[in-house]
Amino acid sequence: MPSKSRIPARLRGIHLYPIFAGEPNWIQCERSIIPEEANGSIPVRFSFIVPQAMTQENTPTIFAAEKRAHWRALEPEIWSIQGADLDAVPTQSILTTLWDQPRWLEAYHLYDQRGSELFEQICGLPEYYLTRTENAILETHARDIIARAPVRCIVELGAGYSKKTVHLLTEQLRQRGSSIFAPIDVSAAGLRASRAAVRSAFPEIQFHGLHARYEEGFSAIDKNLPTLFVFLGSTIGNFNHSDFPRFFRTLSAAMGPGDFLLLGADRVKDVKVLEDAYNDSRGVTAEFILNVFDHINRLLHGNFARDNMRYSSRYNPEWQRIEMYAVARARQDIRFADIDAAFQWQKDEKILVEISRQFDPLRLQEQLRFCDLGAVEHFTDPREWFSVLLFKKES
Ligand code: AVI
Repeated sequence: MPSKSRIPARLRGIHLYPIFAGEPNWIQCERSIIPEEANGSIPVRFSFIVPQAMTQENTPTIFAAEKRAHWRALEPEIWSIQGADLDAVPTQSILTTLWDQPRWLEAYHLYDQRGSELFEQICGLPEYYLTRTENAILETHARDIIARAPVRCIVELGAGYSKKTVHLLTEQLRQRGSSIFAPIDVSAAGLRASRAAVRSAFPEIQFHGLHARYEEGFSAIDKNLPTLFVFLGSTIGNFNHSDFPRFFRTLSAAMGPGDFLLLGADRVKDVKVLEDAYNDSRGVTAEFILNVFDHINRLLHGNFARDNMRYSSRYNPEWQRIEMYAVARARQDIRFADIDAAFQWQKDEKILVEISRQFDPLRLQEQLRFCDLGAVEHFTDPREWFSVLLFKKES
């Protein structure tokens, strides 16, 4: 919604949301008349339709002025880029990396509906210490984090409206009285869940979900809006060595002077702890990793046979990362029905589906200095298994 003062007086108190079913230039408005206004009668809610031109101001103030025109309301409080096709890129990504030597996949393909559910299960596994540990750090230090980052807006990369984000939002409201919360995610379902949770737990918070890839989302945020960007869960560990510096350079360039970044990062530790975290006794991680082939089969009409593959993971000490593979049990001729593309997946050949890197927090702080991100504070747990790092954009 636009800021109150920018709404024409006769539209205040009215909810505006575009209708796209065949009528892209019209906005549906809703208005509830409270009893006093209605002379003591019962509240009345009615809706009416106005031309879009009446609401040039209907994109929220979180967007940079030059980006506003590109965003449209997908549904109430959820925004997407006009004409963006979030499905086009996955196909190209899958095909190019599967033909690489050795074959590999980008980790974001793991998150179809089933993959997201499996990841939720992983977060609760006894071996998967990451979520619990990061949550405990945030619970303990949220007050300090928010005090050090005097912002009006929290942008979260990933829609995970988790217990972890709650600690930050609670403190933000306690210390500032109001806030904007803008999660960025390619999953509309994830954003809806986030919206529902924020609405019920924090009605005072202005919610704007951005249905977009991370870089499209954070690059659209107004640099004049004091913002804390939050990237938790050690998702940076899933970036390879070329994506990693590119990501931080782009993020830093999108941040305004005085903006902050809160980063969750897993740490280098005992190999057994790491290997157990990524090869749990219930086999949920194996299912999560191999499920990507069901997703690819659906996207590209492929014929990967799940009973012809097994999961294998290992810690690579040189690269300080866990590597998660699918291994062919027997040779398989892989075909994609819609495109003229096929390859032989040889017996015992591995496809690298995901990496999870572990970090040295001091090295990470030093590295990000070269992206104009200055270290503000480092929070960790008593075992020093996980780090939450606060950075400030330096101009
Ligand atoms: C989302 N990401 C940070 C998780 C991780 O730990 O790398 C995904 C995951 N893969 C296997 N288990 C969890």
